[in-house]
Amino acid sequence: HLLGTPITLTNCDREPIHIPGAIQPYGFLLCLDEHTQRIVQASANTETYLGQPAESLIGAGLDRVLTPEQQAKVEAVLGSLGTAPQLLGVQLDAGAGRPYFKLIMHRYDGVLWLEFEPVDQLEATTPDLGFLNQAMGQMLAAATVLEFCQHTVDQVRALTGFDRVAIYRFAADESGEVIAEAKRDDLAPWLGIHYPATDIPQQARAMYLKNWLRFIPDAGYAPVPLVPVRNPTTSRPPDMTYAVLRSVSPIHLEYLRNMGSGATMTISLIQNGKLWGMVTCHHLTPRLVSYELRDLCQFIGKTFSALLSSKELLDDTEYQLRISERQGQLFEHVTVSGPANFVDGLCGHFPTLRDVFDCGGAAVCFNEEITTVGTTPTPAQISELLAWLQENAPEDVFSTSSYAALNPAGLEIRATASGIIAASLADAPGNYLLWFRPEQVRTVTWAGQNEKPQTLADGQIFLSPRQSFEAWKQFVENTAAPWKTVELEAAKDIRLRISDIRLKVFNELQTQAR
Ligand code: BLA
Repeated sequence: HLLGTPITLTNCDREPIHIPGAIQPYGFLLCLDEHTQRIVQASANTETYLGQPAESLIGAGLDRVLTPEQQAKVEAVLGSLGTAPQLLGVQLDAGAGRPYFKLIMHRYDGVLWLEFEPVDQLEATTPDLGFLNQAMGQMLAAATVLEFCQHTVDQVRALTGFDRVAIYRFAADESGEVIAEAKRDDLAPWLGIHYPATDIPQQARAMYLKNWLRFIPDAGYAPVPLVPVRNPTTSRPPDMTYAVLRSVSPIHLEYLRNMGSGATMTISLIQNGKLWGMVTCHHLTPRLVSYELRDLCQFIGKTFSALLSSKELLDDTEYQLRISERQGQLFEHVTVSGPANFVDGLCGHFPTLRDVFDCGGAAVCFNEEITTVGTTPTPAQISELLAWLQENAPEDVFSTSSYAALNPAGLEIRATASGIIAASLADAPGNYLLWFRPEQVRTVTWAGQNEKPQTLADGQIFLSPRQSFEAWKQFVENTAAPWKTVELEAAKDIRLRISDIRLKVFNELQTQAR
């Protein structure tokens, strides 16, 4: 291997996947020196496609493979070429009787890259504009992020016919979750499944930021080396960051095989220069998708990326409105109950304290009495929590998404209370409003049954989605979904309101006493 050391789970990020020195064999590659415009490297499979062995092409000019007319067309764009690909349909004197190719050209790393993909005909086979127009209309109209994602996977599946198309969204810790899916009815769902950050290593993520689409039409392929493997100018394999035929990491191929995937296509979803998620397409068997169709899928990915923030804003606004509305109703209950019965006002009627924002349960701890709603720790456990809070959480509103990480005793209540918001009531120490969120792992179930876990020969690397899910579980043990700013704001508001009411009661009592 190029690195000299085997790749394992711990050094995945160091695999030099941009310089594999090989391609996927669904096409062939010629690398021209950008100055001399002579062929300096060719993929070892040119004989199959051209009837000319790679060795025989080294040092030759384009006239060896192209007619004068086609050569003129290619040369006309070579001068202005950058990393953005230029597409040309060409007809070659072919070896295996397949004369038509899509020629995809770009310039990078001192090399003019000419990648040839065989096609049945030179005319583009793209869907009509009507489809696109309708698809864009649906994406624009989507009222929530989830609806937006669902339209997107439906459209990509309709366009490409992959067995499964999913949207995989990254969390702040770079793990990810399948949040939308369109699939063949007989396949087990992946919706809701989480994977750890290590499933897509850093350097791969960086590459998917530069490239909107990654295509692996046959996960069972045998890589085809470049001849020679090293570029004579740089003495290393050329940088294939922008090459569509770039050979895939053997580790990832193993992962795909374990997943039962015969072909994949991945579209990047990018927000503010960061990878927000990916549309991942899988097929049980190998599947070729034309360059034009892949271009169209990129277009959908870019459109998604451009609209995404506006959809997130819709979601946030909607949630904020719901919180405000519920909060208003809650305060009404409290007013109706009267200050002396504020606990009943908070817990007795819908919406209760628990219903204002997303959480598992809530509790009001007042004058040594604990009143709970929803799923919470037991009163005895809550008492212990209160003691800890008084010692360790001086702030008015304390929050955590992993109580057990702060206090080992929290392990006991992690099922119901990995996440905690504690708002202290001003009038007496030990009085709190509490909100609880369950451990995240418990809110997620594994649905896939079709993978047979396997290990690589050295027995160290575990590569299958099922095992990934287990790994993800370990990463997020004792952790709840993080609290959102709007939720913490609501907790602060409610605390102020209740403290205010308590203060009034206190003043009344004082007055009566006088
Ligand atoms: C690449 N890993 C990828 C890609 C995806 C995933 C989408 C992009 C390439 C592609 O289109 O297939 C992972 N695919 C997923 C996940 C889902 C999915 C999570 O459909 C869930 C629905 N992978 C590992 C480990 C390593 C690893 C442990 O699991 C490293 C040791 C490596 N993954 C790895 C590498 C790539 C990759 C190196 C880059 C492949 C390339 O572009 O050459």
